[in-house]
Amino acid sequence: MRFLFINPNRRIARSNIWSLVNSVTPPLGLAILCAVLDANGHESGIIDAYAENLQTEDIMSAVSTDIDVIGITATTPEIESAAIIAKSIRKRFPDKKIIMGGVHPTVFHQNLVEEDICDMVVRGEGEQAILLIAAKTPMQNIPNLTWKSADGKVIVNPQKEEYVHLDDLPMPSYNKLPMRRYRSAIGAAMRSPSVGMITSRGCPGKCTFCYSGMFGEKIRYLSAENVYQQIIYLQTNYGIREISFYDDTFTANLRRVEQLCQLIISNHIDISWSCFARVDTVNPGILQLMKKAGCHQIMYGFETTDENILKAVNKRVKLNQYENVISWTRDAQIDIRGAFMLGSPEETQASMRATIAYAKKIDIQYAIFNITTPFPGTELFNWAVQTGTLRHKRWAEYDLSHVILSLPSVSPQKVQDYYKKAYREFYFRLSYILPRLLNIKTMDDLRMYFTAAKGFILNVLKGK
Ligand code: B12
Repeated sequence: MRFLFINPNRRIARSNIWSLVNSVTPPLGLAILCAVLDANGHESGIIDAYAENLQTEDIMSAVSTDIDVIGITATTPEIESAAIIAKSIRKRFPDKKIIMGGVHPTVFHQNLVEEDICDMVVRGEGEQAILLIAAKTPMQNIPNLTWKSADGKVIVNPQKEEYVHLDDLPMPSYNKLPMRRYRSAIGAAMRSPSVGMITSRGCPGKCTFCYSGMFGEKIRYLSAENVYQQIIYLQTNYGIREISFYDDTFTANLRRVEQLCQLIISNHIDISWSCFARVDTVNPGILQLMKKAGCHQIMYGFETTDENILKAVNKRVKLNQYENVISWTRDAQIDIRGAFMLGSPEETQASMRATIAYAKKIDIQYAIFNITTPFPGTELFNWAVQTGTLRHKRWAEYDLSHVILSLPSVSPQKVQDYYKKAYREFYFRLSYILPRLLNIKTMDDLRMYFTAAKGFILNVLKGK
């Protein structure tokens, strides 16, 4: 069977810091589905409309008549673009089956099939279901599938509680992706070309704002050896010099991190990298080893310094862990990118002021401030619906830069104001700017300053 997967183009609001930071990351979920299909004798391709900035018309002209199935992925802010693409395909190619997958379709599977946006949704992990679809298995026998029967009834097949072993999967089909288009977030990579990689599924955290329903309760990992082989492959075939590990918590299994670092060090591999971590998953020894193996930056989800909020979002960390981790990371000479949230349940103007003041005080290299967003499927979303604090369901605005919650403790306008203020205060401090201007070494550094400065100045001029 012939499959074509589409990563939709997303519309990012100008006010969204991501439009400035501008990372372009490969749709690895789709690349793995292709690899699995190809390994089983099927044919597959990917259109990464985001990376290539393709509009719906461009996508249509790339769809050839010999494709049997079109698969579209979508997160929440992408779902509207995904639906537009699906509708155009329906109109132009009524004989093609349309499958959706990814986070948002997993949560709203019934609606999407009911409303005929697509023919079926694969919920959660896609590898096993896509192979069964390709093998023309009767629909009722495909776990995790939501589909419509001939008499128009939406059928929700049972969920399979068995997940794939990541080491059994083939390497993602990087060869089907426009590899030269990908780059890490500005400030996240110290060398280029860089690319994103994901080496585990699941997270030890159970934060209320994060959707963890995709990959089951237990965290699964690619072995260190497998990650190492993928790095070598990316270096050899695409000249990749830097990896951004996008695992929810790269340091969830320290034994694996240690093995990977040892492989990189003992084989003298010249690769630099960054990753995400929780403050309760690292220690001084592993940080020193990570640095030796090329890690130059870690993003920690600090979120806030307010104990009530940390409790409300079930972050399950203690404030004293922050201080230790910051000093250990600094001792290891690894840069810190701090991630903070504004507008969580229990938030007040005072707590937002405290978060911004803390971000400035702790001497970190970068800060990302996000507006707490209740993504569908999360505990936070359910809470917002139950308490009547969800302002709307305009999904394209669920992008961490719009205020979706209407909290009793602080107004949406105030949250929006503090969001702008946070970036302005963090990045427009002389004590932040001067040492960095004096330290510009690479084109990436330069690009980062000009892009960020331009965006922030525009926002300030517009009085935002
Ligand atoms: C890497 C990453 C990014 C990268 C790149 C995203 C990309 N191009 O894939 C960057 C940094 C750009 C990013 C940005 C954002 N992200 Co992000 N990101 C992730 C992260 C950490 C990993 C994604 C990944 O590669 N997973 C591994 C692959 C194998 O899984 P997968 O893509 O889901 O694909 C599997 C299945 O979903 C399924 N599948 C997927 N698509 C399809 C299609 C078909 C047809 C089929 C059959 C199956 C199928 O099969 C695949 C294989 O099993 C996830 C968390 C996570 N662990 O998944 C968050 C996550 C997806 N991101 C999230 C969010 C909120 C965002 C942003 C909205 C944040 C923002 N700043 O605005 C943006 C939106 C960007 C976008 N693409 O829409 C949320 C999504 C919540 C939601 N309801 O939408 C997640 C789930 C994090 C979380 N736990 O809350 N993100």
